[in-house]
Amino acid sequence: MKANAQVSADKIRADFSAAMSAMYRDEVPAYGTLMSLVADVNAETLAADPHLKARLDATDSLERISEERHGAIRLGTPAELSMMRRVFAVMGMFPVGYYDLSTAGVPVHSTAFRPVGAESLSRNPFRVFTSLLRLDLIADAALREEAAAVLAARKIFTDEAVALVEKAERDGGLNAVDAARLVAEVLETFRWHDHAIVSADMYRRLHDAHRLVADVVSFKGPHINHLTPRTLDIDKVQARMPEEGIAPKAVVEGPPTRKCPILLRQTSFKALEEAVSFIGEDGRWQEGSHTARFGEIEQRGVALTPKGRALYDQLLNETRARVRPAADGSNAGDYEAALADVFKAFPDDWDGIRKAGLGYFRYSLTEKGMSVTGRNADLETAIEAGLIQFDPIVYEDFLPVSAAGIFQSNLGDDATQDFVASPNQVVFERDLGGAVLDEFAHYAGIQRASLEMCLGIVNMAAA
Ligand code: OOG
Ligand code: NI
Repeated sequence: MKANAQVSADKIRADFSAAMSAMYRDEVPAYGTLMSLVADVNAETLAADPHLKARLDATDSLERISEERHGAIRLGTPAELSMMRRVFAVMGMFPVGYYDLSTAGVPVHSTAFRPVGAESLSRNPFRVFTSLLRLDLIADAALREEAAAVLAARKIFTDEAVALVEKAERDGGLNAVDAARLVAEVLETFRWHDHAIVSADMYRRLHDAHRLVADVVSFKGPHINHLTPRTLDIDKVQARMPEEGIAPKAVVEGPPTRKCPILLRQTSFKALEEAVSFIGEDGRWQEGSHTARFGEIEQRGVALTPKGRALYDQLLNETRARVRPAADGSNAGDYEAALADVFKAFPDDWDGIRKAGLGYFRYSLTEKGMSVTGRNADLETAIEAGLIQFDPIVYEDFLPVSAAGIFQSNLGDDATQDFVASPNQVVFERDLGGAVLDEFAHYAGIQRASLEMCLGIVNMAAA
């Protein structure tokens, strides 16, 4: 390789994700404990299910199964968000989806920066759920202004990180040396700072307005607040967390345990109280604490169509109307039972989900389909004749109600607060400096392309 050859964005992202993992395990030892629990449970699950092992072996790389799938940060200003977009673009991560969390009592709106396309996702799936603080939702005008002034004065990217991003934009990529420097420089943005940039008094006022406001405004940068490996058995990890000395949130977010998993199930351990020094009088530091950082796990299922998603939302609302999960876990069993019961209305076999138009699938030719001659078949006939097969397309995005549950359990369970729902994708995209990709259109496109390819070949043989 020539010394100056550019490295792929996928490689930069993989290196970045590995560097973040190492830094976070070092910063938050409980996260390291969670990682080993996840690795153990994944190994046990694979050992007990050779069929699953064979299937995953064919599609995923088994030795990387327990690696991080996502992380999350919270930004303070439009300028931070638009620069973050440019940083992530160099790593092959693009904004997908718009999430309004105001409805759920959290004053942010968000997107997920993620690799797009099957090949990039399989090279390295790392994504970052990225939220932008909405000071406009904070009632106290004086506090809003003070907070805005603190945010305007901070600088979350190193000069070198900015220079390297500009270079990558100019040259269409980076060579290996610059890519390694970029990873190291960007890591600085996500690092934890135990010295706040506000006084204890201001921290308390921000905290009283909303704990999330304090988390964003009080620090030098948007510390990574969690990382999330993939588990093959989320119920088991949830059940075993207490044995490892870590406290899980009350319930697993998302759909219930099913034969055919849909969307996304997530749970986390509660954020830890950490020592922080606030700016004190006469230049002395004042000791205090802050709660923000935690660990999460996820298990993903099939991506749902708008129709499937509407059914999911309806069933989730119905469940929560029956039993609202209490933060202390006291009615967790009732909630799980209600969830399982209500979700009986969602088909639980792949063909049922597909035929009802609830999920997205990738179609491919079977061996028989590849050798076919002289057929002219529509899709259903071709499937029945064993010419075309289908596999669920994995959901790679997030769920606003689940995200709110994760936020809330980690901001302290008393943090629920009502805001008037005010989604504002137009303003978000203006601040971001570009449009977010529509997740449904994206999955529909993958399905359509696979279908056209199959039917094209099957019917070409007939022509
Ligand atoms: C983000 C919470 C959302 C998820 O997995 O849904 C999230 C945050 O706490 O900043 O990461
Ligand atoms: Ni998360």
